[in-house]
Amino acid sequence: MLSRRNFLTGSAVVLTGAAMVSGRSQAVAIPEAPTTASPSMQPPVAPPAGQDYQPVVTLNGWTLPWRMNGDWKEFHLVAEPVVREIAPGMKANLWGYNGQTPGPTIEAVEGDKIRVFVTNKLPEKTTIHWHGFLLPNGMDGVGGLTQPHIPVGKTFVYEFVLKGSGTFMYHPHSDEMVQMAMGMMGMVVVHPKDPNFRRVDRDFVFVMSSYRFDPGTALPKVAEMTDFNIWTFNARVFPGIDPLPVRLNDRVRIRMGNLTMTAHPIHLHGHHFAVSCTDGGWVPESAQWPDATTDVPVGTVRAIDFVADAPGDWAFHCHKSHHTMNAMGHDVVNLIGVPRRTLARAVKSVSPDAMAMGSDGMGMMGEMEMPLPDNTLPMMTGFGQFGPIEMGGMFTVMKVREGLAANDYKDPGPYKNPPGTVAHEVNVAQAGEPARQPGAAESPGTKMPGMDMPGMDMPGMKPGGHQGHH
Ligand SMILES: [Cu+2]
Repeated sequence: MLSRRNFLTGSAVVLTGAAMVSGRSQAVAIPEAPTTASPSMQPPVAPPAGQDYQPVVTLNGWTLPWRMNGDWKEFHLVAEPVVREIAPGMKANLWGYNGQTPGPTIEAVEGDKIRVFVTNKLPEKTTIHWHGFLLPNGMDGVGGLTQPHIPVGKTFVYEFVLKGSGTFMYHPHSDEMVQMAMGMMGMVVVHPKDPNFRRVDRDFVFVMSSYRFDPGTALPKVAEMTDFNIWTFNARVFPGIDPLPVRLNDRVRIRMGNLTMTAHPIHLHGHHFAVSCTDGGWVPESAQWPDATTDVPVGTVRAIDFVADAPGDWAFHCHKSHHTMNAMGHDVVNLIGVPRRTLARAVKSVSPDAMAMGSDGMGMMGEMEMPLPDNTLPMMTGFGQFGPIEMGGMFTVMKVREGLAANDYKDPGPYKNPPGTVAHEVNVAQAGEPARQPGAAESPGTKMPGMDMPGMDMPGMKPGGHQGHH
């Protein structure tokens, strides 16, 4: 019961006796199903005696403890309704496993025999599909095709030997659209048998999910196909996503699964990486190339490896800019360049209490954090040491620092940039006005076709449209 002892040292974790989930008579046959109420990163679970690997940490998540039963590693997942804090200020009624969504990360070693008990406490049937695994057909978890669906209140068991190492996912193949839209998913990390094979010092994992919440509601629309408005790393959005604390010169791996309905080009600042692993296994080194952004398509896993050799606070985010925003109206009109006075007059005529904004871009929204409906997050939010960060959704920060202890994942706070290494204002009065080509300083105004409000000159925009000269 090594894993349980390690687990008990973790914080904010509550163990639930097996008797509570399956009845006392089954307590020996079925392992306990631990549960957690915390949406914060839990400490990694050290490998058991006789196995050697660098354990993963799950952003805003945890690793599922197991027990040994003979030479089988036994896990117990309970599919059930959960309340998930998406970020401080917003809680969602979702479905998940063992008290949270996504479910806990399952961690094991190539060659392990694993046995996963699955108890269904949802209001409808379910299954678990083991995404990316090479396994016997009857363990693949496709309801109706490879097994009967798991009825409400029943416990099924999956048993298979882990053939290869890598990064995989689990999710239902039973009322799949609804159950995945409700948050039923998790990650599986299988370490190589050879502990030195592509070993890293820090190993992070998370799964991406998306939701459509109408403002002020706590239940996502499960039939949404395209218009999602909450884009998450492990069912969290910025500023609720854990940072990635990394020791300077650590070898780092970040494993990312995508169970949303669109691809996510994930970008890391200040470093170059290579995709080392997919849900199809390890990418041979001869087939890797350096990159700073990698697309993670729908229903896939990408793991990136790199050496964190640049100290600092480095943004790590999806490069679709709508995915680094929280809930917002998607029919917002672009008002950039519309004089605020004109705009205010027009807005006042239809809505006396409304605020006219947007004529200088939307950056001001990041500072203002205006009152919102209950249980909704600001579209752009979060503050750094230099001001508003104006992000949301799929955005967090990798914090590379000298001298962190191994397995120390506490937030080290903002980076102290060495003096003289931060972008700063230039004293133009002393330096002299910079030369520009004639006429550039007062760019000619442009009337946009179809917008004939008075006073619509658009300073700062290039000549173009019907007045343009080429
Ligand atoms: Cu994205």
